[in-house]
Amino acid sequence: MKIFSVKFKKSIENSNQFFYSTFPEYAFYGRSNVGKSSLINFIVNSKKEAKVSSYPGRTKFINFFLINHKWYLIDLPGYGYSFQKNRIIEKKKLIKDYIFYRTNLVYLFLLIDCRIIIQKLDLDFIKKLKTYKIHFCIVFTKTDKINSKILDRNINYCKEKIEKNFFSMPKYFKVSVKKKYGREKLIQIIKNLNEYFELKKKPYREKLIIPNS
Ligand SMILES: Nc1nc2c(ncn2[C@@H]2O[C@H](COP(=O)(O)OP(=O)(O)O)[C@@H](O)[C@H]2O)c(=O)[nH]1
Ligand SMILES: [Mg+2]
Repeated sequence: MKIFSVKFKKSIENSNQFFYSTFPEYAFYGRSNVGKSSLINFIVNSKKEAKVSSYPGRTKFINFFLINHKWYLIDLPGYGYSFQKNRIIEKKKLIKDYIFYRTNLVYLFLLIDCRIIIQKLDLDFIKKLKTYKIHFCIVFTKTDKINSKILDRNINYCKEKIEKNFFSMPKYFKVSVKKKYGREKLIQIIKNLNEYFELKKKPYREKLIIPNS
């Protein structure tokens, strides 16, 4: 699949700003600094679309990028680093409203830094994804930073932790933006899902009611 058009559509700061759309959305989530914005840049082949920062917590809003006039890539703020104290609850709600209740979201790429062994925060989040039946895969980022032996060891550890805690290991991928590795497989997932929804003409997800809290 060739990406011929990338348009920054909107940055959303609170849940009232979500807009109606009939296009599927693919979101990138994980700890701050894990490489979400870099990976989006890599996928769209652009240096500047999703602002990349060398320090954590920069993406404070949910950014929507319209690709090929037909689907969206979503850059989410990371977890693990706090926003300004008085805004934490607000931001958490925004992310929760998006991931768990936005019906356009068809697939989530959960990014884990391959050097950092999977943490409780990641596991708690995976558990929630399962509860809400969100389709997702794990993307191990920055694989250029360690050798393949340590990489395999870390991935195995992650697999064991997930299996011990709940279910089977989801589909996973290894990427390195620096080495330009792993892009095609991610694009393929998106391509397959786009085709599936085009053929089936089905709604992306069942509508869930957003509770007040
Ligand atoms: N070596 C290496 N550095 C990376 C890679 N991906 C991201 N980074 C760096 O990690 C830092 C955080 O990246 P960013 O995309 O802003 O992370 P975000 O907070 O998750 O959006 C930046 O300094 C990136 O240059 C990678 O594949 N390899
Ligand atoms: Mg970012």
